[in-house]
Amino acid sequence: MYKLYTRPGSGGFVVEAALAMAGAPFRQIDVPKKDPPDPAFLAISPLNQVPALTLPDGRSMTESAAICILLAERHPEAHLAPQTGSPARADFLRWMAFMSSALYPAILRLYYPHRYTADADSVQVVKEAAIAEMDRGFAILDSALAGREWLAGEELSLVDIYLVMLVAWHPDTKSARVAWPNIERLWGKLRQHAIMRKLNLSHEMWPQD
Ligand SMILES: N[C@@H](CCC(=O)N[C@@H](CS)C(=O)NCC(=O)O)C(=O)O
Repeated sequence: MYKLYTRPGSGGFVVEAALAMAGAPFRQIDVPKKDPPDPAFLAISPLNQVPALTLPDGRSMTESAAICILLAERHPEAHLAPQTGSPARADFLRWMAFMSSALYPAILRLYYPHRYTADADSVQVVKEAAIAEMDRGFAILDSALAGREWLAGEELSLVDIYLVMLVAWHPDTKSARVAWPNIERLWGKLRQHAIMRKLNLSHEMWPQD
């Protein structure tokens, strides 16, 4: 059985969605924010970050995008991603990598600004720059969604859920919903999706309609 290390409102959201969509049984372990971190958890996740996933064979992995790609590979019947070799696969991999390597780190700069400057007086500036960088990333994704229902191919995939998770962390979601209408259209659909609605009860990523 899988073991998912997570906490409400975290990047564990998309992994939990993947496991639920795949109907894969898993044990959920909530990792509270602790200082100093729990050494047993550090052995699994050296940066003390969630999500982390222990596979049924006992190996553990971190990195939300890698976990999503692996789960999609292991559960092809659940259609979590376009199949390897299909034309939509390039978009899927591109946007998964873009979000985990460009957008998620910008969000971390907003919520953990002290890590990105040695000057306590610069924290506010780091936050402002982080929001500007997030906005640049969301604008790119909004354009990628123009005239399309989903980011990759013709059906919902984990890359769409990943995007909605990230935009829900925007500090001004009211403005975000107006600024990026294509993302808002996608988000609107996912707000009605039965699995997302259920997950949102514990994660509280957005106000339930
Ligand atoms: N690169 C990691 C980032 C994970 C991450 O930053 N997780 C946040 C929660 S959303 C976390 O655990 N932060 C605690 C910390 O950085 O100390 C991934 O994509 O999974």
